[in-house]
Amino acid sequence: MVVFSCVKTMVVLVLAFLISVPSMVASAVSLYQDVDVTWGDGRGKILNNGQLLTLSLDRASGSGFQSKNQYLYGKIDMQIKLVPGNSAGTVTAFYLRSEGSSWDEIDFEFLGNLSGDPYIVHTNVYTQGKGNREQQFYLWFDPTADFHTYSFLWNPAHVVFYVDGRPIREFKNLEGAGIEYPKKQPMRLYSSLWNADDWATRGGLVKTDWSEAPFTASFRNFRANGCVWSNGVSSCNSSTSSEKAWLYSQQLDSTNQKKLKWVQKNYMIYDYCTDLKRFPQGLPLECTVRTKS
Ligand SMILES: *[C@@H]1O[C@H](CO)[C@@H](O)[C@H](O)[C@H]1NC(C)=O
Ligand SMILES: CC(=O)N[C@H]1CO[C@H](CO)[C@@H](O)[C@@H]1O
Repeated sequence: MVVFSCVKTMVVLVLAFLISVPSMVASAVSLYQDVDVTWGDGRGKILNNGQLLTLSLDRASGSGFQSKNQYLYGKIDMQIKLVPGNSAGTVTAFYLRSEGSSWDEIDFEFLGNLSGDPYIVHTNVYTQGKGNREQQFYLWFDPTADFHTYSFLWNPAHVVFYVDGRPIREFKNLEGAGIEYPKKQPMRLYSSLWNADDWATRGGLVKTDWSEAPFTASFRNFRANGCVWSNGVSSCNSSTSSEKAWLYSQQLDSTNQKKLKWVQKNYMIYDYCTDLKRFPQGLPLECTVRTKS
């Protein structure tokens, strides 16, 4: 009797596993479910049954896609393989943005380069339509050779930019010190590939070589663990807190603080917070609060 019920339990467990796994995998990878290609007249394509998305750029146009959902907070990951070879003049953007004229925005922009020369990862944070918070980095790998994961963590306490799970930048909520923080406006994820050869590569010195077109960037494994915003209501109101650990993280733990410092020390090439020439009247407030802490 005991043996029989054990076997029965096992059969039930195995069946439950077999039934749940395929549907979990399918929902994690179908880009059809999560994003829409919104511009580029056929230059943006969802391929392989929803597992891959490519954006391309030629002399006539770039292309782009956006998430179906809007989020008010989220942990969003995407694997991206950037334009290979001579990508000078091209920009692949991957960002969260709200609507209207005093929008909030959290940006990754990947600035292309000549073959063998390093991409720049350009980051920015806008609050109420105002940015001017650029930090730029080189990467510690070739971002065109393979897919790498680029992520945003956005919660009430901080915004963190990650590359392959390694934090590269943190923007803290310092509302207490009078600094605006993005927390009232839901944002959508956008991505695009476009020509910016007036500024992208060596400040605009190197132009796009159109004989190399079309340029193509690839995307896969979009994962949005977010509070979906719909008709003024956040989905986080209805789910349990244990599923949303990212929503409650207050700060980077010491391991991640070390990782962040390593990137900033070895790979950061521009930080608005140290650009005294640009801000002769004094650095932005968040920069001075940050150095005091
Ligand atoms: C391109 O390569 C040059 C030379 O190594 C470098 O100065 C520059 O920062 C690189 N990246 C971009 C986007 O200009
Ligand atoms: C936990 C949580 O997100 N609660 C929110 C539920 O919705 C109301 C009204 O939209 C918010 O005020 C709560 O903060």
